[in-house]
Amino acid sequence: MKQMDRRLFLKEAGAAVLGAGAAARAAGAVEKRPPNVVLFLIDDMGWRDVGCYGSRFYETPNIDRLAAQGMRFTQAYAACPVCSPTRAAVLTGKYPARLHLTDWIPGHKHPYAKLLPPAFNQELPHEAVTLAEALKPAGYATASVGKWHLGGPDFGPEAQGFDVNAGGTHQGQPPSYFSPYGIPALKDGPEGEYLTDRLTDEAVAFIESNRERPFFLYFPHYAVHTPIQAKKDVQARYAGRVRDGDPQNNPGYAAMVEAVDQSVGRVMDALDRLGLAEDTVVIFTSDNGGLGRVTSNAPLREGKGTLYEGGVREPLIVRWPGRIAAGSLCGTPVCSVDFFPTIMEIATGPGPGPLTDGESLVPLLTGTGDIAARDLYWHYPHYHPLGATPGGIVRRGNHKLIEYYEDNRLELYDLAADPAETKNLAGEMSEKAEELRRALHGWLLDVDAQMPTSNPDHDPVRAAQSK
Ligand SMILES: [Ca+2]
Repeated sequence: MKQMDRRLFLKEAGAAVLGAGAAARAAGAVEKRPPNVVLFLIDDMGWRDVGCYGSRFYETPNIDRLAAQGMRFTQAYAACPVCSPTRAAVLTGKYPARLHLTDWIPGHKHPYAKLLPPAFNQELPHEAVTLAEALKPAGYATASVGKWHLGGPDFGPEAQGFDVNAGGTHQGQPPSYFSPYGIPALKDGPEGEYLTDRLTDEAVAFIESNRERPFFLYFPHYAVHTPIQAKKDVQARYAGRVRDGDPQNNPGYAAMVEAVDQSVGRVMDALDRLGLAEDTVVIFTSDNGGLGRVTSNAPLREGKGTLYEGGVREPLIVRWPGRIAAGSLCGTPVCSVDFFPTIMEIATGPGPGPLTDGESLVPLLTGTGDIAARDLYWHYPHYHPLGATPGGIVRRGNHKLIEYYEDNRLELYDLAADPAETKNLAGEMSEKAEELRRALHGWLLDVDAQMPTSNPDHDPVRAAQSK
């Protein structure tokens, strides 16, 4: 379909959904301002950390309501099993491997490991085009509220197109969730003020002051990353509800999840109060899997800092009233790199934007089509204390191949039959494994991925001690 035809098609499809009364409004949408976009990026929230994703311990009525009003993705992925690279992918639409930003900043040191990880970018390069910069020509006001973790003062949100930066620094976690926070980019509040609430105040203030123009609110909460610091009364309530046999049983973490849920509720309320809900796309997702020692991603295997599904599978909910069918589900695998082209299409219509590694999800969201079959890739040439050794992943259809670079060993899983990755099929399906290995190697060359090298100081005993 040609671009203009497609634009008309989408407009008519939208009008059909909205009905006759709203059709006139949709027809006038070309002159109207483009939709606002609110992107919640929760830190370290696992795939099952939300009620509507199956948690029986955490209570998330507002996030569940967002899902009931929008679309919930069951196979959404973070581009990396740790923080900074996924953030870079969300903001640029490019794979971390292509950006040469493949580990959390600054990264771990493993001086005696078998491989030497490559030196990777310690900030998002200025020349990277972020969503904030790309939305500027369309008249968007832009804010980053919360954790940045993509470089220090000269590489902060203000250097990447954001008009407002509330709380974004080089820091990967807050020194304290209670004021005084110790976050240079956030003025302390009254003693004891809670960070998740305060950031929500900042977000709502930004929405209020930009109600007359299109806005992009990038809302990367510091929560639910460690330190586990919660409001004592909420934590006490969850302490009384821990059930035998439920691997999700940390009351402090539960209270932190609840604070995030209330943040989502307060933003939804503000959009309603200001009459903006119909004109605002709300996206809710996370940057990597849940941290194994404070939550559980079961039935998925492992968690943050590993190459298994628990490390990269994320909640993803998108609400767009009148365009996304309420309560819809989508099982298509999607990735952090897709947000950039999706948000650009929402803001400026279909058409060639900056080149990305992602696909616009608008056809999936609006039910007007599918996206082309494609592989998804990951490249993590690093060691992580939570389990990962240098490796790469390709997902093609329901098959997922992991190659570990230390010894080139392969693991192949059929995620449809075995979502918990219990049965390695690399031996019995060796042709499939080789096909996917070739695809992974081709992609690594294509994106000019930085590879680890052999370590002349490798010492297995000392490597094991320094884990
Ligand atoms: Ca994270």
